[in-house]
Amino acid sequence: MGSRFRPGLVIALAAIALALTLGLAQAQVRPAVPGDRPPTLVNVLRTRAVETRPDATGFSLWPAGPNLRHEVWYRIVGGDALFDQRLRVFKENAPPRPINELPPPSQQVDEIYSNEATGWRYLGFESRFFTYYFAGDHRRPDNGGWSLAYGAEAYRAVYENGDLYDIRFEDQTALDDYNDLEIEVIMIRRHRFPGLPLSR
Ligand SMILES: [Ca+2]
Ligand SMILES: [Ca+2]
Repeated sequence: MGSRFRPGLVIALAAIALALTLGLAQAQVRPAVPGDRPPTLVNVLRTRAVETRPDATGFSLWPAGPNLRHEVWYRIVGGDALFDQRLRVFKENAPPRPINELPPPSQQVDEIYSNEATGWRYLGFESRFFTYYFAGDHRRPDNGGWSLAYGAEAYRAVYENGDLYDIRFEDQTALDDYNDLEIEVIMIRRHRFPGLPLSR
């Protein structure tokens, strides 16, 4: 009699599995605690190479080379904008999409409704390939809804153990200043250098 099918139990177990899955997805982002910072970037190889993407709705980055071990950190550093700003972050175990395409909402891992400076946030350590997307949206008071950026610009500094990106989003079709929402992203590659002082 103990093998009788019980649909209620199956539904309950499915709900628990779903909750665990969602919980793991949410756990990918860890807001920084005071004093929490990324590992140090060492030995700069190339500084401030600019990449301007006037048609981009977001900016994506990914680990390159045969060794895929990496970790990603990011924070909002500010912005000078007339409209409300919003940052969305996506993390997808897939190759990069076109510059005007974002992953589906199921791949979104963070959302911040401001361009005020934040502490560092951590996207976890990975040994597999992931593409990370940062979308800087804006909301005009005359239409109420959120709109995608009209462009993105990034200054990239390459270090021996990773990259530092200064990414700026544009909320005007005239592409006037690329400074409406500004973030910093650090991708540490290969390995850490323990014992060195923290970065900025
Ligand atoms: Ca602007
Ligand atoms: Ca501006």
